[in-house]
Amino acid sequence: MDYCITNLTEHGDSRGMLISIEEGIDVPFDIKRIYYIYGTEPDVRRGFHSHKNLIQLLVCVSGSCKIHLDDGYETSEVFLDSPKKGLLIKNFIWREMYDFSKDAVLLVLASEKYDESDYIRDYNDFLKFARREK
Ligand code: T46
Repeated sequence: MDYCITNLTEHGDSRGMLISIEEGIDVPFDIKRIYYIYGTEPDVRRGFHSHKNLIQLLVCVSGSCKIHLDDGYETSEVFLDSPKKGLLIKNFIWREMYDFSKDAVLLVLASEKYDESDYIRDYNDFLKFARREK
């Protein structure tokens, strides 16, 4: 499946930790947009879509959450529980985010600006797109 988990380099000293993410080095795309998700209750599931072009790096910079991934053939669950762990999700991957801890902040670096027409929000449409792409 077109996703991967990357270990981000931590720069730590007696003052605490720092992680930097640079385009072309830590993410394989130009960063056009940054957003973050927080205040999601533990029993809430969100996402339920795929993207036609968008590539994103997800980092749970505080707390934890789980990501359900589906490429139309197989599914996978990823637990994001560290600011050092980055999840790179390519296009045509269905995603659902759930099990957010109370303190979860999910940071997302995106390869494109916000564009509602890039979303595939119907699961059956997603299956058609995903299987055509393979
Ligand atoms: C994704 C997952 C991981 C904007 O106005 N600009 C933005 O850049 C974004 C991302 C959203 N919005 C608006 C659109 C909705 O009215 O914010 C509202 C919530 O967005 P959405 O329901 O799409 O949020 P999620 O958590 O279901 O999905 C988001 C991203 O949209 C999506 O690309 O991959 O996080």
